[in-house]
Amino acid sequence: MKALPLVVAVASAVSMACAGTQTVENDAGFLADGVQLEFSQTVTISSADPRLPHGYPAHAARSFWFYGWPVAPGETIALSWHPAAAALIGVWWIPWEEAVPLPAPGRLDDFEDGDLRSELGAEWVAVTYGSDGPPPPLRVLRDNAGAHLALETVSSGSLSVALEVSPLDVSGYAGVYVRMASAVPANVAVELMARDPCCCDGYRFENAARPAAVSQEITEYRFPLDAFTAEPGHCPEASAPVLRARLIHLALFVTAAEVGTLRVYEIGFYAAPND
Ligand SMILES: [Ca+2]
Repeated sequence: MKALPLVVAVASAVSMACAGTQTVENDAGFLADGVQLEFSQTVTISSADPRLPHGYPAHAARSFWFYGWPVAPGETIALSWHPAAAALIGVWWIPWEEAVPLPAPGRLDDFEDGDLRSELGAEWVAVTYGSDGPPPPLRVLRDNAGAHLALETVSSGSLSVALEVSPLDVSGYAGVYVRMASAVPANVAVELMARDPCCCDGYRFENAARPAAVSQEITEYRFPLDAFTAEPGHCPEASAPVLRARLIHLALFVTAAEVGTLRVYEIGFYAAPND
């Protein structure tokens, strides 16, 4: 989940259409492309507005985030939930943000400052998929080759190390580089996500088609932006430039058959194939 700027708390004009269904007006005074909603009790969202179709979490909860297309001041969205007795008690509109160009040379982190905070300010976070238990802790260590992010691989499922950022314009760059080494055989793919106001499906995942088989020697692996494809069913291919214009998420997706340490020394964007 993206770390959100929860900006303005607004008690919205809410009108009852029928039980468990409401329209919610953007009365926040700014263009929004997301909204946080809080209910009086745990609910399941039964339908979301087509303009903010992506709801988190997907399971029953009291608080949800929805993202998608921009909603102008005065426009409304509609949604419905179960049980109908639950009341919508809080509405926080999330402003659409202008993308900021990634400054040269495009480095996101080299871990030399010893912490998990990237050069964009956001912190690296580990998440596991398909395996039980919490993700292993992320540590910044130092060896003869320099400072690095040390990550214990898991022997089942996969692991990702993610950075969630405010919309970032990386259109001046050709791809992602990762300088890394692994003590055990590991494959690393890069996952990118754009917050996409132009795409009919809002949020969009793009995954590198070819993961890198990481060597025990420190090696720089490159993932050209041209090689990323839209996740099937999520976005027309023609909108691929949006990925470069409004990047909000970058993750290393790690799969390994055994437990061992993956070391990431540097990660960033490179400008041209020969840089
Ligand atoms: Ca740092």
